[in-house]
Amino acid sequence: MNQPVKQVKSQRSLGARIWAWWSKMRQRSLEAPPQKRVAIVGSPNVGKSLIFNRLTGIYVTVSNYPGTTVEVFRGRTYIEGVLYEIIDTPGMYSLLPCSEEERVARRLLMEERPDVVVHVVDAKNLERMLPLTLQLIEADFPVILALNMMDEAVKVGIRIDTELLADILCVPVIPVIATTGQGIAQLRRVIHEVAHGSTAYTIRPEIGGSDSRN
Ligand SMILES: Nc1nc2c(ncn2[C@@H]2O[C@H](COP(=O)(O)OP(=O)(O)O)[C@@H](O)[C@H]2O)c(=O)[nH]1
Ligand SMILES: [Mg+2]
Repeated sequence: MNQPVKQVKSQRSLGARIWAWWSKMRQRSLEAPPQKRVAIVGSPNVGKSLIFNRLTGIYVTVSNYPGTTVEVFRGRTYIEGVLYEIIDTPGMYSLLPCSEEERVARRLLMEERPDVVVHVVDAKNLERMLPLTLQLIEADFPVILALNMMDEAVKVGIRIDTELLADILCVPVIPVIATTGQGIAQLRRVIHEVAHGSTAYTIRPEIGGSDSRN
């Protein structure tokens, strides 16, 4: 004889149940300590905040860095099931600070020792910005160089051999266009690899490579 099928009917609609599940997940994400920490650093106006916004999504907080009036944004995201805290640091030109913003950015790096440091540069002004990349590498931070504003660089005829640059610096170099989101997926993948010590620094660029026509 067939057993009667037990039907447990929820009083709540599917939408309400999905919303409850999502709220619970979100709350858990906020309460859980992040497993890895990523700092986004670089000069002012290179697109750090835009890249930060594209990388984060779950929750963003802003607070004054202790003892200062400088605001620091922190957000969270999951990459391959690992919870990352992403920090949007104040603009800095050098690890030798001149302004309060630079002092905060330096303190943050030195005190929090992030698992990954994404140095965002304006691809049009690469040579002006590379000294900070070198300082970060010499200070032993696990650096990723994000060549942002590749759209503008390409427009003014700048071509960058990112694979050669990565070979010279021995860090991953990722071309990005933060305004369109191009290169962000690759940046996320490489952040995850660097955070787990498993990246090969020469990575095939998805934008502006030698076979790219745009
Ligand atoms: N064309 C272009 N503009 C960008 C790109 N990334 C950022 N910007 C613009 O650069 C300006 C500074 O960006 P922001 O994220 O505030 O830079 P931050 O000071 O480094 O945080 C903004 O007007 C952005 O829209 C990019 O990839 N291409
Ligand atoms: Mg900013």
